[in-house]
Amino acid sequence: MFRYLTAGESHGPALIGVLDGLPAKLRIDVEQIDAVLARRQGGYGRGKRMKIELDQVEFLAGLRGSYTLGSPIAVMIRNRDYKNNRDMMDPVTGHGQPLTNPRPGHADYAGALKYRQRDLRNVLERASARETAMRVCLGEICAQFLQALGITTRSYVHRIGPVEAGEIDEFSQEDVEKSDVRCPDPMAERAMIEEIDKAKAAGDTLGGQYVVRVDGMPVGIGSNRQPYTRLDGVLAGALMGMQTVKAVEVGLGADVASRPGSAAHDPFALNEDQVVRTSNRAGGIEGGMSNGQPIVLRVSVKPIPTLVRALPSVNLQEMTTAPATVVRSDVCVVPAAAIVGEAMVRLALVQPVLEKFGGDSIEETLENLVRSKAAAEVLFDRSTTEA
Ligand code: EPS
Repeated sequence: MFRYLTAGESHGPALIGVLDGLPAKLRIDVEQIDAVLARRQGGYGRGKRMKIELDQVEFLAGLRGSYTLGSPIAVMIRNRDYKNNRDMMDPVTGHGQPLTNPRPGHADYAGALKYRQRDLRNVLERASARETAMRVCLGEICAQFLQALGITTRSYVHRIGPVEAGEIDEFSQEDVEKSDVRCPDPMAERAMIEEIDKAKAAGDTLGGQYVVRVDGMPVGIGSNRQPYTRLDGVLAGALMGMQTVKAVEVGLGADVASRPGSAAHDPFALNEDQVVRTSNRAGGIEGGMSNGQPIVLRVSVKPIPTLVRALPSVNLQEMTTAPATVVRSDVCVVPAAAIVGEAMVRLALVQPVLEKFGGDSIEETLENLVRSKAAAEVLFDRSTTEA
């Protein structure tokens, strides 16, 4: 029903994205897409490439007068760095010195063997996280669809290397935006920046964790019908589909393993006639379905594998030991990864949301949402159940 594709090499002419299956008549705020693209480019610890790029979306199809047509949406983001790399990356005549020493932790080695490439550039150009600019662009289009239904997604950075922020239940978007590392805890923020400086001076890199939170989720998105329809699996799969991600936790996540059942679940209570929960340890998902609480996901990101102080590797052409290839790179991408994580969650939510509410136009989707909420409200209403 809903799918998307991206294409593009890191130093090629452009990134391309196609979204198919969004309803018609949704108003798209194009300036807002560019604002989110700029947010992904920021964050303390980024390298020099971000001074070259100025990511902006160009719509090629699926939009007229700022409204979706229901036809496939096609978008492009040009790579400004292409003009500096044309000889190397021209789709017809591109050529250059082969890269030969795979970076431990990168796609270089497995990709070289898989695609039978003697030049690692033919692997790393697509493996590069440059492609996440397009995911953020497509994710923001999805965010505008979800927002029309009252569903919003936010994120903050919880850890960079050894520095962990305090437990944060509520956070203001303003505090996140103000922070160079997208962390709303000012003490932790300062320590995170120091760690990034230290890693840079040592020719090293740093990973971390970010939290994505979804508010306004209607109950019953996703299903327990089949393993692949469970919302937790769908979201974890989408987040693990990002470069650098090594673990995804829902609610208490790995901590749940050490707790007794009495401290692992979310008791029910009554507040007047409303069923409420006294905690959100499940992170908003039970039985593979949204339960109406905020969805809370914690994502662990590895330190990027391009180190200035290169790790031991081999030169595959000469079969000699040699340090890994060093290319221009970032020291820490966790703040940018948080923005990409939000995008992945948004992209992953559209299909299960449309499965529940359907609609060829946004009006129809909204009508179905209103009907569904009204039906849920009277399901256990005593006056109707007693009748
Ligand atoms: C990346 C390496 C760097 C990053 C890039 C991801 O690119 P370059 O080799 O051109 O300096 O800047 O990230 C982006 C270009 C971006 O837009 O985020 C890598 O190897 O993954």
